[in-house]
Amino acid sequence: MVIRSVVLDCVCGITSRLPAHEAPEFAFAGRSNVGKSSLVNALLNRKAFARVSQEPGKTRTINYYLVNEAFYLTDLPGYGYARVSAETRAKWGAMIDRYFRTSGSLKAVFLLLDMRHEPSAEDLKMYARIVEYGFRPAVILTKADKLSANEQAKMKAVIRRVLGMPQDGILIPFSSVKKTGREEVLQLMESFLGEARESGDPEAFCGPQG
Ligand SMILES: Nc1nc2c(ncn2[C@@H]2O[C@H](COP(=O)(O)OP(=O)(O)OP(=O)(O)O)[C@@H](O)[C@H]2O)c(=O)[nH]1
Ligand SMILES: [Mg+2]
Repeated sequence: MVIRSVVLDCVCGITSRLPAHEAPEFAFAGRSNVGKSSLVNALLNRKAFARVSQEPGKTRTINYYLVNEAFYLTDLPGYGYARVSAETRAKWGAMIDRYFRTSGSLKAVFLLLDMRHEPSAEDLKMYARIVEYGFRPAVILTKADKLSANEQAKMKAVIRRVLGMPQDGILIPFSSVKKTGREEVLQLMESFLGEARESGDPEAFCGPQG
């Protein structure tokens, strides 16, 4: 897939109305600091389009990136960040739930997990939520550059088992640094787009909830 254009089209906070448009969307969920914004940049071949930080809790809104005027990537706030108040975390959780529940054009949810670690209780909860809302989570294992090929093979098997993923469940090692897995993720999105309806109104509304 050739990335011809990218626009940050809409930024939605906890009190925002989520945009109503028909262009297909792909969401990226995962704990804070796992590398969601870095992955969005790597996919789009942009250095710092989505804001990245070593400090967890950087992305606090649902950011809609309109790509090729045809589809959206949505960068979600991360969960599991202790320095954000429990109240705020609950509101982000509710916002993400509302998004999964109401977005008619969400084609796939990618769950990002740090390849170096076993999934946490919160990761398992997010995986279950994605399934509950009717999506088949495609799991992206981030920071693959930090592991050897042997360690990667081992962690792939561990993570598949801990999540209880079916054997044909999609698991893609990814590195934003080395761009490993980029083509695979883009191809997967392309296959979903092939199934998408032709129509698509890229006009998005993102005003206050009313
Ligand atoms: N080595 C390596 N570091 C990465 C990779 N992806 C992300 N990082 C680093 O991990 C940190 C967090 O990355 P972000 O992309 O901001 O993470 P996020 O999931 O968007 O975090 P929140 O917005 O807080 O939810 C940054 O220091 C990145 O440089 C990767 O593939 N390899
Ligand atoms: Mg982020």
